[in-house]
Amino acid sequence: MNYWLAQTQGDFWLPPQASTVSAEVDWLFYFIYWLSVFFFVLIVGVMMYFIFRYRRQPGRRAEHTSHHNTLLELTWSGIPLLLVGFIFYTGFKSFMHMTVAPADAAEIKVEGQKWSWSFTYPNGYVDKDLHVPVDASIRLLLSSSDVIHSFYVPAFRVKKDAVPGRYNKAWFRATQPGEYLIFCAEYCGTQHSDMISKCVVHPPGEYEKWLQDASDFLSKMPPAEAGEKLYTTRGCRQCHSVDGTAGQGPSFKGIFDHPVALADGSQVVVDENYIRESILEPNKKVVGGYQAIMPTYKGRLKDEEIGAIIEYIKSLK
Ligand code: HEC
Ligand SMILES: [Cu+2]
Repeated sequence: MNYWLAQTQGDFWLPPQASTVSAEVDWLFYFIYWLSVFFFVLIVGVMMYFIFRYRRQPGRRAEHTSHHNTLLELTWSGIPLLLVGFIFYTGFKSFMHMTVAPADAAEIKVEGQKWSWSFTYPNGYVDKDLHVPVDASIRLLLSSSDVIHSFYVPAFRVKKDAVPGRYNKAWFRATQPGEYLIFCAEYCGTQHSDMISKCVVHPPGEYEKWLQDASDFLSKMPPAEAGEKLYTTRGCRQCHSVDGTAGQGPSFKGIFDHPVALADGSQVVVDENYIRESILEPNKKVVGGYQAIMPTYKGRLKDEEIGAIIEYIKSLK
């Protein structure tokens, strides 16, 4: 994947225009930009001229000649009024285009979590990247499992907060096949800036093929590899490391077949049944030194998926 290439399709100032609203958003951006440049040059220019023209000189006396000029005042109120009226009208029209999804839009769920995005497709498959067909309207239903994140696809001119405890909506229609960057634009925490994913816009007919193929990963990948994929896409990584460092939960590294001390003072040896139970009923046996904050995955992970995760944990020697 070439992230850099995807970005360099744009020009020096803005990313590529890859959705139906990109062009109108950019048009208004440039309109306001050049308008500001024009008035900046005009105002500063006239100011400089007056400073020079009416500078203090020997023999020249400050004098007060005019009080007000109705025509001048109407002009400097009227022109800006028309301009901001035009900006409001154009901006509001684009805002409506960006906000109201067409009725035929397909829905993909987006979940933000520390520190990654996950995308749930209509058939229930979860992936760490967003895949969409070209020229199709996609409605995003955004939520967060922890803090506020901000879903941002510069090439589509789409940015919407993902907020815990509520759903936000966004939509877009991609116009060019390719790969585009997805960011989290919520820069109040240490690692939001690491939440980089990609949006793959598939040429006609290929999205369906991809979805079918990807959804079938359990039967296609070796179990440990499928388990690793689930570890990232289903949010385990948020609390469990695989390199031995403790996070909100214990690391998975080297736990299999080893004893672990529980909060109630007893000890268990980590085996398949213990891992399964920890995933389905996390509060039944709480690991010593940790809070019982792990959510249950009962009903959220299938047996084969739990099996794959177990294989993955086993592989982490
Ligand atoms: C919100 C944080 C959080 C998430 C997300 C989370 N866990 Fe946990 N997990 C914990 C904590 C905290 C513990 C230790 C306390 C306990 O046992 O409940 C734990 C304990 C465990 C244990 C027992 C580990 C040991 O060393 O004995 C396993 C296995 C486990 N989690 C698997 C998973 C899997 C698999 C996922 C993803 C499908 C997951 N967890 C997602 C917080 C989390
Ligand atoms: Cu974030």
